[in-house]
Amino acid sequence: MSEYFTIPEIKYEGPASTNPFSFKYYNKDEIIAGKTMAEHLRFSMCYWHTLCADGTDMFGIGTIDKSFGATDPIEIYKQKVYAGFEMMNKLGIEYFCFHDRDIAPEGASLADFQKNLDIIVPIIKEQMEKYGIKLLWGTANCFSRARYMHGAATSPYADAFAYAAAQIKKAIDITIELGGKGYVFWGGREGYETLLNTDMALENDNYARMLKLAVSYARSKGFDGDFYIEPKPKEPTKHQYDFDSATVLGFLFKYGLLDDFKLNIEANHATLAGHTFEHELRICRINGILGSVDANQGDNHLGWDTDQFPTNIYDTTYAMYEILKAGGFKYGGLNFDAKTRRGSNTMEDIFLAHIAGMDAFALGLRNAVKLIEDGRIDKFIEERYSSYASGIGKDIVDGKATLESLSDYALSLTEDVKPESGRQEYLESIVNSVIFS
Ligand code: XLS
Ligand code: NI
Ligand code: NI
Repeated sequence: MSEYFTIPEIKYEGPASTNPFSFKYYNKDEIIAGKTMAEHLRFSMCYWHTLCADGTDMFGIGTIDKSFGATDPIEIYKQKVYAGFEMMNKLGIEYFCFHDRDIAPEGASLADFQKNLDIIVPIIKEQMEKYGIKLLWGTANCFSRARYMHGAATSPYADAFAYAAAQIKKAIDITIELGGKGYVFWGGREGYETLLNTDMALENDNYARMLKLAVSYARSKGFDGDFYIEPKPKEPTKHQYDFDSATVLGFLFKYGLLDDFKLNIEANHATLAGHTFEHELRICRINGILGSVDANQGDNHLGWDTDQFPTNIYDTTYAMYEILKAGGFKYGGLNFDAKTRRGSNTMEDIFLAHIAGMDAFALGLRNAVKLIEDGRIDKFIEERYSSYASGIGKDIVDGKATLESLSDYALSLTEDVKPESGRQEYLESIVNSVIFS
């Protein structure tokens, strides 16, 4: 079969290279902090942006053709498979993620759609075997169509709930068939526009019911991977129930779902929630719920989910710092839930964007390892909290202190409490000196 892209395999050439089609920082087999860079980073191509999104926005039609030379719907989706796998192979990306609707045409009915999926899935499987590429996670698109305009699992209409269940069942079957170890729920319409028409209690209970149904079905079919919830505060819905990591943690705890679920953290969703990317990752790290990452970035001047390819080195450094401190990924990875700008409308741009994103995370990994090895930040934090290592602080931590004993202690102090400087600027300068050394 002829090639789709007249671009060679992308190789590591080092930071001095000016070849745009080369990696400057991502050297997949290089061992760093005990693992290869590929093992740390586990890059994944997202099917929806890379092989489907054509640049359509609210004000204009597509700017890039993703039909890959075909016209018949099922043919178009076959060509997407071949083109996608050629691209992943050339970029050295070992994983991919998909929604059911990304990989096959919908046809005229749900039954038609499932038949179309059954045509495409074996082709994907064959390409996975050919190139040694794996599935990071699968999911179902339960948000695009009119039937989901008031939600899927949280719809006021039971038929919408049932329809979503059918999609989720099939998407789980495909995930298992393709050997995926992750299954994602992103609740784009699982929220509300106004409380005036919303039974929030029932919607939350129903959402949890759907998740439990999915878990029990998937486990009965032998799925032993992780389920992920991908938090996002808003867009498309005004308020989404999976607002941020802390909110999702409370939800999972309330409904007893923490054994099966972890989180899929997307950088641009963190910033929409008013948090940094690293804040969301820290919440996951300290609660043992880091699952996977949708690696992208937003734009501070735009208030929506722009899903840009990640190029901000501070963001990737702090993200990799959290991921390393969390012990790295188990089944998750760095999925580029990212698209080129509407004006970057060639397939070359899509290669260049992935190279930029992979290099940004590779550099972030290198920087994070250097920061950890440098040790000054860890040491600073340890010293900052050292009053809890002995004396009254240790009594607090060990659960030995009572309100009375603390009161007696405070009354016995001869001077007022004198907290020391938090040294933020000094610490920021350490980061700069480590990154730029
Ligand atoms: C949209 C989400 C979506 C999920 C998968 O904002 O990021 O693409 O990653 O449904
Ligand atoms: Ni995402
Ligand atoms: Ni997004």
